[in-house]
Amino acid sequence: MQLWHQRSAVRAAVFTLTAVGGAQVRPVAAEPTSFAGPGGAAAAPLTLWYDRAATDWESQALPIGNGALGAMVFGGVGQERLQFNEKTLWSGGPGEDPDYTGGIWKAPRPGALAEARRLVLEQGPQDPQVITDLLAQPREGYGSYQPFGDLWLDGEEPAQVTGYRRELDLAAGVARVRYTVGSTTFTREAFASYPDHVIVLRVSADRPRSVSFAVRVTTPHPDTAVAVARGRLTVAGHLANGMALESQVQVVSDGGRRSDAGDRVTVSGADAVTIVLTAGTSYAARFPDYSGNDPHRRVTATLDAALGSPFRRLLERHQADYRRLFDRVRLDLGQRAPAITTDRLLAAYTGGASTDDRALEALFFAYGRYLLISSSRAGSLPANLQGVWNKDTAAAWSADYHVNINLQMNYWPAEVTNLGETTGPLFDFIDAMRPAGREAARVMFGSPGWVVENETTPFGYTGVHDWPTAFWLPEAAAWLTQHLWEHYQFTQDRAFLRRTAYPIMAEAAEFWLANLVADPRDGKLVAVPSYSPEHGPYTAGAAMSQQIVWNLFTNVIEASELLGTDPELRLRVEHALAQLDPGLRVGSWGQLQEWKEDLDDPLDTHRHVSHLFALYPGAQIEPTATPAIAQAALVSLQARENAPNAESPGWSRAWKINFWARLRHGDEAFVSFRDQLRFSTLPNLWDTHPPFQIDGNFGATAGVAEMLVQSQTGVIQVLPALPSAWPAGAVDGLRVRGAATVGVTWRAGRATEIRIASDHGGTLRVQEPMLSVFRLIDAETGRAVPWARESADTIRFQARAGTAYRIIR
Ligand code: FUC
Repeated sequence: MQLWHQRSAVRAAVFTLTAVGGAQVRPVAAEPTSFAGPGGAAAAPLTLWYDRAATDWESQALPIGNGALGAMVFGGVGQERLQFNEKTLWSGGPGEDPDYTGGIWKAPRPGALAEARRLVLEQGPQDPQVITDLLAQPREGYGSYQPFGDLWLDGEEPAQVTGYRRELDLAAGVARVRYTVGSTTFTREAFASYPDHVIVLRVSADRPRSVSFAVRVTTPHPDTAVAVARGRLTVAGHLANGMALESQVQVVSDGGRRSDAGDRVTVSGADAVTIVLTAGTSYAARFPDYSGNDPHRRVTATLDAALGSPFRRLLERHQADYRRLFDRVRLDLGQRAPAITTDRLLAAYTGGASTDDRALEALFFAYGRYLLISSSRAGSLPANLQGVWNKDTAAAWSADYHVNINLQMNYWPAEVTNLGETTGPLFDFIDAMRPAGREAARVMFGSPGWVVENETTPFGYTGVHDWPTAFWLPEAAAWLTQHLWEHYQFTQDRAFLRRTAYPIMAEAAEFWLANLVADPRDGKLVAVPSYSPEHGPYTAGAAMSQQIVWNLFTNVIEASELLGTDPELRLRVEHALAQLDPGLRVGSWGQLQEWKEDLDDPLDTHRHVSHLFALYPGAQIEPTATPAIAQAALVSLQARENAPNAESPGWSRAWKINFWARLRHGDEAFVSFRDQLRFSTLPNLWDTHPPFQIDGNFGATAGVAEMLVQSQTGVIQVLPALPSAWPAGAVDGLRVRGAATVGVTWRAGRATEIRIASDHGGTLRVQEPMLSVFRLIDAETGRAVPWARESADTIRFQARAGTAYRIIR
């Protein structure tokens, strides 16, 4: 659904009132009540709600997930549908292609890389096809993330329905549906529990013996069978690649009669019904076969264990786990509970002064955190291009892991919005990729280290394919290691740095120490062939390549110093860094050059703005420390933003929010955020490329945090890019490097109070204009705390571990 083309169509669509199957549906009166029950409190602001069932998976159904399992809830009256996923269910890989090499050259190509380098170094920029002819290979056995199946509740379609409401309550981590037929009100609650590893759906009514429907499970995978016994539906079988898959669904009815009938379980006259679902595959994140045990025993044991608890207990355990993460951050932009449905809220959104617009913005911020908690939890794979949600057997871009911006963007909110635990799957994935990455480095580069190219899968796809403009980015591995280093910076967890992060970073550095070459033009070390993602010619030393390697080398040196380890490697890296072309050049029109050659076109419309990596998520460019380069980055960004028909998939808009925030241009950051909501967001608030692509959700949430708090310079910058659209507000729970939590309240665009708590104590440096006149006190005792001035708006003070401090005007 091309939002910005059909905006008027969207507006039109909202006002037809037919439900699935033709029943007359009278939506809930537009008063902002939630399911708090009769006389209920005002609707919680962090709730997506609608007054009609979803008919479209991509733009209307609502996502629930626990990292490994995901489901889309449709909310139909006569028929309910939960389309569900399990994160490891993938086609392709070694099981499907006996000659599978994960994109690594099937046969050695002696001299191919040297030839590509010679052409670039001797003849200058090369057409992508020239390099593709030398280095590419058709993509085989790549596969796609798979839908698992659909859970259906087939009931009677009532003639008349009143008070219909469907919602996703982000504060509770629960999706709900409610409607009334005659004088009976039906309620459905659905959630995905991480502690119990199940998806739970409860259907109840406010009158006894009113709940009746048939439950069935369907799947698009031909080599599967459904078995039904004692109210349990089991779907089991294999994909073409031999991967075993199994889901089990138990139907538990309170009262009434439950019976097994063919491929379904029917319930009639129950007071309530609880449906518990889990699923698994035989996938194992283990090179080279990525195949483990049949999931049957695990799935059975998981479901049996969950069934040992009543619905309320399952819900309590879920909410305790979920809220422990979600409740850490609170954002108040002066929003009030909107009295209109979320799709209308979005349709009416302009980024103006209304509290409704603030409500949508605060909701969108929180939604990014909700989606990350729901699609990335320890023990499974990271959030892919669609998080954990996918209905297609051949999904867009295979719903894979593109590593030239997309996977990285997925994790940008993790640290700063206090969801560090969600990074576990990413780090496990990176670590599991290394054996195949080593093989790619050995076969394709003849070098040590590990590497991955433009996109990958759970089957260790670290090689290439053959689309000239998107097959080459060996820097992706180095870029991924930045997340490990950032995790250390935000947690100060030395054990993590020593055991997990540093070995991966050091091995990635070994690759670059072996693959950088001296540029005959200036003797500087450069990547060759080097490609600025999906754009322009192959050159030597494109800006992004150089900036990423600079970032890696700088982090490796700091990490090895901190750990007091690897002096020999550190020396080699320090030496290379001193020779490295940093990829920071001001061009003929004052722009930051994307390539070492001054090739930039001021009318360039491309969605990737890779040469600003050093601005965000890198930190090489900083308005105070590098003003001239920051100015050039500003020129480049303005040109890309203002180019007629600039390509603007959601993720590209989200990246720009962060760029503007790092340049401390709050109003421009807000415009990118506003336009992402206006032009790249679906009625269920999913980001769209189009099609649905989740990275934009995560990038936008990170962007909002980046407007309010930054710490990449070692100084806690408070309100560095506050837009005038948010004159008053408050945020709490954001995280900064150095392992501290920060909150701030502001009025008339200026902070009135800053709240800080340091995990481990130490020197904290804080910057905000209010720091010209203020008091620093211990939040608990109210006692004044000594501090020192560093500049007109920057102070430092000694913090004690776990002590909360307030800086007040
Ligand atoms: C990169 C981007 C595309 C898309 C794809 C998944 O190739 O250039 O826009 O987001 O990833």
